[in-house]
Amino acid sequence: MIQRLKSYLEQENFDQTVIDLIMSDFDLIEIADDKKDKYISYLIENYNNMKRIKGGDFKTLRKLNTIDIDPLMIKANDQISKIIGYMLPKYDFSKEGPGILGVYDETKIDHIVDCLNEDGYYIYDTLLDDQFCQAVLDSCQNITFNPKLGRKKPIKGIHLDNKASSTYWTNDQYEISKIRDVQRLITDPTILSVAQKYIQSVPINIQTNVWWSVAGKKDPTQDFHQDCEDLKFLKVFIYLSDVTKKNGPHCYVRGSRNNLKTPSKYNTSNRVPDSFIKQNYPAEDILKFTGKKGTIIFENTNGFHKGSPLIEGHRIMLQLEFCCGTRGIINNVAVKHLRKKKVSLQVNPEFTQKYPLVFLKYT
Ligand SMILES: O=C(O)CCC(=O)C(=O)O
Ligand SMILES: [Fe+2]
Repeated sequence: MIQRLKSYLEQENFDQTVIDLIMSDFDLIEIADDKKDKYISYLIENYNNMKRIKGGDFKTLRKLNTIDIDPLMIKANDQISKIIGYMLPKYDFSKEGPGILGVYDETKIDHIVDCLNEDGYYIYDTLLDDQFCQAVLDSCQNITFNPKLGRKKPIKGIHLDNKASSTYWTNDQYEISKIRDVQRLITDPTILSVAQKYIQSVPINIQTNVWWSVAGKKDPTQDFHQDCEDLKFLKVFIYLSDVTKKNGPHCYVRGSRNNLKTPSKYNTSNRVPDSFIKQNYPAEDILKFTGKKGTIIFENTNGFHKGSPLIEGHRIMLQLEFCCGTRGIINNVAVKHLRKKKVSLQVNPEFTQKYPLVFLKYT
């Protein structure tokens, strides 16, 4: 059994040091003996499938995810993320000075990652200050936002009295990601090290967006669903306005990634009705995150989550997402990029040149 894994890794031309690391992970992983063979099959099959992924091939990704509702599959995908981490040098944040989230604190970071692994989310203990939120909001006035639903016109800036669509975001995420304060946040040592430790490989920023919502027609993200952007990924939500029960609190089902219950004929990313979630998860695990402006939520949105439809008022939210870069790695983009060490996102080179892989998407 174990020989099958070893032969596969050798045939794939992994470096011997990486093979040794993978084999020692296998020795340590807690899986019943009679399940180990299946786990190896998932590892090999998913790694092979992953090589086929190009660009935005979500169909293959969906196949790789958790459709089987099988915890072994999740373990295998997590391990693939870790294997990618063995192939790319990780960033060392330990000598970084204080970032926008405060002083880098290894113990705190370990605690956040433990919570993410166990519960699937963590609410950071301090708020981002008003100055940060205001700077991002000010920059948004020059950005064109697109309605998430329907054929309504794009609109420049945030207009909370506009009721044409209940939710807007921007199609051009580069515009958000190049805001200086947003880059400062993306490269904050606490945020990046949480992402790197959780994903177990260099965190690649694949999404940076601002959403603003008002009451109106329900957006598909306002029904429970799982995201499947990569084999392993992490979202960070930052409220840029106060969020109460009435203006669209983000919801999460605690522990759902490790204890997935799904309707029959389910595909990852299908929408799941509230009634199903209520029947299948204890009420105390169905969480609504109200919070002040500046609230930071770390979350694995491969667990069940949604935005609540707004009853009144508005909600503005900044979203960051980091992933293990499966698609980039397989096309060797990351590796080539690392050699070139050049980034075209030159607006604030003190951030982008320090962490070129984080900004890989924009290069
Ligand atoms: O609006 C929300 O709170 C949910 C957003 C969401 O589904 C996502 O970012 O993946
Ligand atoms: Fe989502």
